Amino acid sequence: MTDVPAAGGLRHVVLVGHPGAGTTTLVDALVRRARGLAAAATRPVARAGWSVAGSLLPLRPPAPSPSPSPFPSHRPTTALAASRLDHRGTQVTLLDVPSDLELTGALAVGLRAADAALFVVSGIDGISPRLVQLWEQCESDEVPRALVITQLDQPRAEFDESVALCQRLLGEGVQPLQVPLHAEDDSIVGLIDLLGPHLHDWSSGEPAVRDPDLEHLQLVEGLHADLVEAVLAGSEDESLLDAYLDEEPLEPAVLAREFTSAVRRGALQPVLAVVPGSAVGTQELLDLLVSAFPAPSDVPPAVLTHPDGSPAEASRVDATGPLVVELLAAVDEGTGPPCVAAPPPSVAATPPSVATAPMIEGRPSSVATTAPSDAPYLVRIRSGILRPSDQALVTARPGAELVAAHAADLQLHDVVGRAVPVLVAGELGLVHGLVPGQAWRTLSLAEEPLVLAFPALPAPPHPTALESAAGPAALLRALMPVVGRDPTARLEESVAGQVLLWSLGERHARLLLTGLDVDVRVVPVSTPPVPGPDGSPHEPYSAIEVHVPPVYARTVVSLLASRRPRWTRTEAAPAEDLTVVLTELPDAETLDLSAALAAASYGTALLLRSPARPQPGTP
Ligand SMILES: Nc1nc2c(ncn2[C@@H]2O[C@H](COP(=O)(O)OP(=O)(O)OP(=O)(O)O)[C@@H](O)[C@H]2O)c(=O)[nH]1
Ligand SMILES: [Mg+2]
Repeated sequence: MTDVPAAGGLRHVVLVGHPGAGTTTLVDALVRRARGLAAAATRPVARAGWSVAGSLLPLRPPAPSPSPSPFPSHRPTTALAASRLDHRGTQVTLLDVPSDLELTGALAVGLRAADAALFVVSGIDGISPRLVQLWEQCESDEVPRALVITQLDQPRAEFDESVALCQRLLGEGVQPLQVPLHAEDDSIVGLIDLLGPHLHDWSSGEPAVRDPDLEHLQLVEGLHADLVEAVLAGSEDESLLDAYLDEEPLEPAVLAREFTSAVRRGALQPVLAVVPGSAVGTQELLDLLVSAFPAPSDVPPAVLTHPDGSPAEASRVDATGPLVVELLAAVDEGTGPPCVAAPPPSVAATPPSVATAPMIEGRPSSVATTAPSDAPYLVRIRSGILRPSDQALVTARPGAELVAAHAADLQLHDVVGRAVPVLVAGELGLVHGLVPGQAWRTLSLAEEPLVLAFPALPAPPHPTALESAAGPAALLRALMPVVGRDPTARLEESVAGQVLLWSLGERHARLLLTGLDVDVRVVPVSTPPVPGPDGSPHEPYSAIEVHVPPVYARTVVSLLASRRPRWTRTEAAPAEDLTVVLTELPDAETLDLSAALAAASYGTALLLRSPARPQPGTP
């Protein structure tokens, strides 16, 4: 049998934040803490050596900073990365995703892989509209959440103000779980846990937990009461809140149980403080992840159908159930052991800025691309046990024939690349030996084929026209595996005969093209006239749909008005709190539209496009 823990001993957590909030630094600090390594932000640890969805760049530790600050300079995350740690007998997988708006493919994979989300908020920069939008998405998907305020060692950072901002923008479920305590030099040397309340004194470098002094109790009395009321407000046992308000004593174990239940229901989102440079708060955050966040077996079962589209019994996280494996993404890079403080690979610096750089220049020479047939898949075992000996694996989608999924003998690895004998329900892992470029996303046994239900992904809106001296066929061959790995990219041969790479934006396209083994040039997208119904040439138009929070709708309408629209109108999206702006624009006016919309709406706009009728139309 296997030494992997049952699904109850696992946690899969995705970390999200706005660019530079400190997400990657926080992951490193948590891994250090769990491994008993000294807190120091100068060299990161424990990144799995693979990446998914739109990036061929190996994960690189940041270069040591020349400045006296213990924090290295910012290297934006460009690919999903997994770190694994053990805490109190529980295996925790932390999924760090890019905050770049154009790399939402990796974000989507991270969200599918995780059972809970940690929102990382910088104590100085606050919250971006995009993060609010992501929060709302997690809320409607009922994903349990917590928040961590970072950068608290910076002079302008204020924990209380950050919490108040989060409460204002993200809702009343946001409640501080801690209050940081400052030393005379203003550094954070402890935390008051508001649930106890208990004092966590970090002045020795390790958390010493004790009862708070009277002075501390007075300081947090009101906050403690607010937290307890928020915990008990949604409790199934209504008598608990009444008893508390009548000042009857509340058992700490009951309060802890109700707290966990409120977090798992998504009714309460605790806010914690972490100072990665000194490790303050890391132990407390790890405790929260294992005690209050759900195990894979605690979340609602995945919706399943038979290949003919008829409903099947929902997929419970059960090793004895039918085999259901979700193919989350094909990954590149080898699956060697996690690169613990590995020396940085010698790759080129961060890609040059979008505005000035031609997209292909600066291609790192030492990037190793994996041959597509070797590319492992990042998988999530929804039910059953995946064994290397499973020979009759198929992928299926409703209404289509089953497709054999084996390319070679299966090799199974855990999420950080260590070989494992089997992968069990609830686990994330890497699988070698499956058919490459697999677009259908459920793997099951031929004798019992099943299909997972997925939300549809919007089509990528940004076209990049490409040419290669090797010719269009070689170019398409080189691009196909890259695009096959990334659900947010698409390839097309246009009516003008151009190879078009559709992506989420220019930076995304540049990442997709990095490391190709054919030469490739970006050329202007050609939008030749198309024949109309009467046979005469017409300028090609696209039907555009922009989904945006109402507050940005007017800005979006005026941006579209400057692009020769045939017409424009707005309507409310009934199910969500969004405005839909509809228009038809000449194709030539849409080439940089995704970037312009992202800038005008702080990244909150979702752009959908499809070819419009050749004749001018009316709404
Ligand atoms: N002073 C201070 N600097 C920090 C802290 N956390 C992160 N930093 C620095 O802030 C910058 C951004 O940190 P990252 O961890 O890379 O931020 P990120 O959120 O992963 O950024 P993206 O990958 O672009 O989303 C780096 O220079 C870090 O060294 C902190 O708590 N205090
Ligand atoms: Mg990062």
